[in-house]
Amino acid sequence: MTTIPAPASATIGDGCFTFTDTTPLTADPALDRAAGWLRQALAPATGLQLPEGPGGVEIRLVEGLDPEAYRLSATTRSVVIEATGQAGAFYGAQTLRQLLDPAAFRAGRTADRTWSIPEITVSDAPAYGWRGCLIDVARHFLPKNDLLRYIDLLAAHKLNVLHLHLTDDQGWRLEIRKYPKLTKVGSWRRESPLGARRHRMYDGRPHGGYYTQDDIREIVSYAADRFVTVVPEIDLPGHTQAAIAAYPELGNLGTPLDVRTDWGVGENVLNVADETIAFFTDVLDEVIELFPGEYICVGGDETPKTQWNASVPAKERMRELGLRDADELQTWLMRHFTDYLLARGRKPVGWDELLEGGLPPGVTVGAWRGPTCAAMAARAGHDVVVSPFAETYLDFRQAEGEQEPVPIGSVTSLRSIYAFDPVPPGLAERDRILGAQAALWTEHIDSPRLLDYMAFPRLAAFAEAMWSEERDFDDFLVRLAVHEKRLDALGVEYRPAGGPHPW
Ligand code: TNX
Repeated sequence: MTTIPAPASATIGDGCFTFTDTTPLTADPALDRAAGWLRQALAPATGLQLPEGPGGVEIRLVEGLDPEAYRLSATTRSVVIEATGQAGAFYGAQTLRQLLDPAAFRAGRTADRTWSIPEITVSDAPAYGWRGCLIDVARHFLPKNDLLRYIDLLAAHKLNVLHLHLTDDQGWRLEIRKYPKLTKVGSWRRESPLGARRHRMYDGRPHGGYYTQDDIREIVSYAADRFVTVVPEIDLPGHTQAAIAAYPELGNLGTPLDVRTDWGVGENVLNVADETIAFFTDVLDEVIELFPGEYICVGGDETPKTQWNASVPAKERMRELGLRDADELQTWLMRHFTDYLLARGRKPVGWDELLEGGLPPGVTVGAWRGPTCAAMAARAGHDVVVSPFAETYLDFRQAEGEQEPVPIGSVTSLRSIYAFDPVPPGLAERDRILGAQAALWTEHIDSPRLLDYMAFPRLAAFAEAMWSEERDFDDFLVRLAVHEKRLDALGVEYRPAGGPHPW
């Protein structure tokens, strides 16, 4: 079989199950969401209506499977998907779609054809519970419809977390009712004084955009319908120049700043005043209201301490609290936000730099700097989601070559991301590793087209690394040849196996 990710086990027979215009579909009421999705996913390309009724495709409730596990069996006469939870049934339905001809992935009908799937028995469950992808919509805004399309793409690969990096130096992309200037001012940046051209350190063009709260509600519910949880990120206390541009009283300098127009780690960080803490507590109140998922990320990465070390109020804070250094000041500041989230029943996520000033309790760590940080966090008793830059950053190029996009970081090849293992070598506390995320940082990804090119096919390889216990790269490549036809049908502009696009 040619599905991606590969199932835990599958046996194929010689016959096939052929769909007709009258093939019925029935689902246990407890698993109705998979049935609804399957009907609307298949109808446009295949014309199949799958009317309600027994004797065709059945989505059956069984006891004792994990929530995301399923079994699928197709004979010449029937197709049965068994699951204990809605998510498992949904993944069974996703597998069923991949068993059809790739033309089933089109958005509309092309030719008349017979739709069939092979006789098959599949038993399947994921290796990791957190199978995520970060999309940085702050450096370059991703319009809502493009983001919805990505949610479908994540779900088609059985990925279940979308980490939305909503704020950064170069843009604030989330409407906050109480502080309208965050988007009015903070979501737009001017042409860089350095010039409007693509460059390693800047992208001079004016740029902007943001999601309204209604957009967010739509995105969150669209994702939930596809068993994708949206984890919002409000990056604090660094990566905040766009917020400071909107409300200069949040910064340390007392002078107005522009939304940033170049890349790299910025010096401008939040001040540690009570008013600033109150401001972001209000922001988190609206974030909590908009995002029903358990996890909310409050950042904590790449916070230069220069401004705090030079600031009288920051030094006074450290003295008054008996803190040794500015790293501990950052932990003190972040603890307000992480404790606030915990008190409201949410799980705060923070990047692994927080280890430097002592991790606030109850924080799930986003380990991006590598397995050593992941292991330290796990040994300190924290849950960890890993996304090591050298292995899972999809803004890094997939090969050397002049036609590849701006060469930042190192090469992350299809082969290397396929071999990725989230658990740091020798770690006893394996259970602390919830899973992993691939990351699409977008300093140099300025269009949905380029996002496709950077994401695929590596995201398909990453998805298999997250889902499938047993992996075989050569076998993956054989299946990828078919999967590319699915991506073609969906209109995904992946990087072709033969080399880069000429544009
Ligand atoms: C590091 S990973 C960052 C991002 C950049 C990325 C570029 C992390 C927490 N911070 O701000 O976009 O590298 O690869």
